[in-house]
Amino acid sequence: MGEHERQQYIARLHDFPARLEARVLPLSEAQLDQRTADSEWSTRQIVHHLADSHMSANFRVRLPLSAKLPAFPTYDQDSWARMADYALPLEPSLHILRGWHARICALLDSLNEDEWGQAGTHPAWGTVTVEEVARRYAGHCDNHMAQIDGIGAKYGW
Ligand code: NI
Repeated sequence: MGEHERQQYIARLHDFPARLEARVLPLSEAQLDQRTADSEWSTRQIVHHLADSHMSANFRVRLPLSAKLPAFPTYDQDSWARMADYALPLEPSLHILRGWHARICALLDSLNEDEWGQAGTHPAWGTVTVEEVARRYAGHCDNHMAQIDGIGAKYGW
């Protein structure tokens, strides 16, 4: 993959916090807790998950830039989504996302060819480069926006 794809990942990551805020800030507290099925996350849980997930993405970018083929930490995201702070208002996680996306985009924008190719290991993904991590998290943003849109489609917002 080349420079054009990388710049697209950075642009999508850069734009995401504002897109997310535009989608979720108009929602009521009751709407934030709606879900499409008992087993599915609410919009509130998705937003808090995005903050936790992207904090873990931070390690998945920075560890390969600072160590040789590091093992990425992993976690049980469904267990985390049941933790008490996932019932909080959205603002703390929206602040995390604003800050993290600004930081990581500046970092990604600074990388040279070698750095984009540095890698770590994930038990499910195998060996992944910084470029692949950027691609995966740009996609992660879009996937969860689509999930929120799916809840909205069910409830008419
Ligand atoms: Ni996710």
